[in-house]
Amino acid sequence: KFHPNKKATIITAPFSGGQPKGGVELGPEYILNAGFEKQAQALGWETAVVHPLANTDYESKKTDDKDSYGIKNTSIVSQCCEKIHTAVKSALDSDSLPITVGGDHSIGMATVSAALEHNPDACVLWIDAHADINTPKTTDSGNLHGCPISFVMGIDRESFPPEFSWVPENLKPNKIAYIGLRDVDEGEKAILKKYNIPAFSMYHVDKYGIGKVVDMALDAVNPDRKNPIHLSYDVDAIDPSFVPATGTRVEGGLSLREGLFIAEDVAQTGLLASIDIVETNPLLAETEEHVLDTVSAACAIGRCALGQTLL
Ligand code: B3U
Ligand code: MN
Ligand code: MN
Repeated sequence: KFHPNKKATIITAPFSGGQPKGGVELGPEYILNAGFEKQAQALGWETAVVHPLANTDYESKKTDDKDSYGIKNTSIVSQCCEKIHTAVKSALDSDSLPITVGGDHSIGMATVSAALEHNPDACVLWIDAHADINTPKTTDSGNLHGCPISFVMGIDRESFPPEFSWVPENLKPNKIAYIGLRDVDEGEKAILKKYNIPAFSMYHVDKYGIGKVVDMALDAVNPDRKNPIHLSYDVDAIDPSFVPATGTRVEGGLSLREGLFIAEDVAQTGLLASIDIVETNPLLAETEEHVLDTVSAACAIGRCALGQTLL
């Protein structure tokens, strides 16, 4: 069992440079203001909150221009990710469970690589409507929140800008499984196929049910159920009817219960070692209720991962 001492470090990543929309940088503030730290404490966790991006000014440097590599905001995404990477590693080194709260999903390159540096046997569950495995070569949008996995896997390495040379290429294709996919680019589909990456789309959730899908995903990446799990949770995996305030809404997603079940079931394994909760964008809400629904869902994902049960 990982983290038997029930220590957790909430790492804020108020950053939006991995995608063009403003507001996702407010995610951590809203989630903390909703009482997430107290909720974790009520579940018996000793908590700390750290702000690795404090006193930085990356947001103001954001642009919508692609560089010569075909991607946007390379320098600020890289600098920001390096700081998050260091924070996640230092939490893990002090036996505290890092809960990185975003912010956009570009920080996945920081958190996943840190989890694997800490324990090379770690596996990743990537819960998302999107595969986030574009490379600078395959991306259409140039948005780096659609690319973090390719950097950590070293796919199309020759297309990487030098800014990302610090990123450890320590994720193997048989160590990540996806759940919730429903908006995957053609280039990404080719990568998933080429590397034989376990991917469970909404089709599989409908066909087998979420319980079986989580079992199948863990069978693929953690067959003996002995290795640590990094849970990277993009709230857009859950259907926009429950989680409307996010940057790239895609219809036909997980129900709120299916979404929470994933976190509950990972908690039940006792193997959860680190978690990301990303892409909450309060400014994209059309109503106050949208904000509340989305922020509540993000907090609930965190609580479920920390062991909250219904009974
Ligand atoms: N695959 C597209 C869209 C996308 C990825 N992640 C999100 N949207 N949230 C891209 O831009 O790479
Ligand atoms: Mn994502
Ligand atoms: Mn997504």
